[in-house]
Amino acid sequence: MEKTLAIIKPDAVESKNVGKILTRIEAEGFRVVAFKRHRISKTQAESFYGEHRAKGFFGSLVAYMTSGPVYVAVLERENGVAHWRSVMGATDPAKADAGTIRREFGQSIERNAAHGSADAADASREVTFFFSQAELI
Ligand code: FUP
Repeated sequence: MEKTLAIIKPDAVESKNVGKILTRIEAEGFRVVAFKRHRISKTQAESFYGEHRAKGFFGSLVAYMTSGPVYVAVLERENGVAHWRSVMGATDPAKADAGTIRREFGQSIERNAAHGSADAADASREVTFFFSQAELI
């Protein structure tokens, strides 16, 4: 079993798609190990997306990710990291396959409804970023 971090981003929370996304997560065979509503601070967003600091979209991305509450979740499944990324679809909703979360719920490459860890090392860092060991049940 492999854990991955998912974030239901501010646009999907605002448009009341949290329940539909959770239903899809469970239908895909994930166990929701941890789940909480959270308001990401500017410092947290800058650190979380640190690898993109030099990119032109960084400031806008940080502003967006701190613009409203999100839900952060730890999902567990066989091949969890890659499977969640395939369920989410491509970063840009316009390029994501039909039936993916980003295609269905995303509004733009920035407001793209969901986050998923890139690989196993990233998943481990990101889970620890948002959750204590005691919260992983
Ligand atoms: P992903 O792993 O699919 O979330 O994609 P990236 O790590 O490349 O990008 C992280 C986030 O930065 C994306 F979810 C949305 C944002 N982004 C933009 O706003 N503009 C871009 O051109 C690329 C990414």
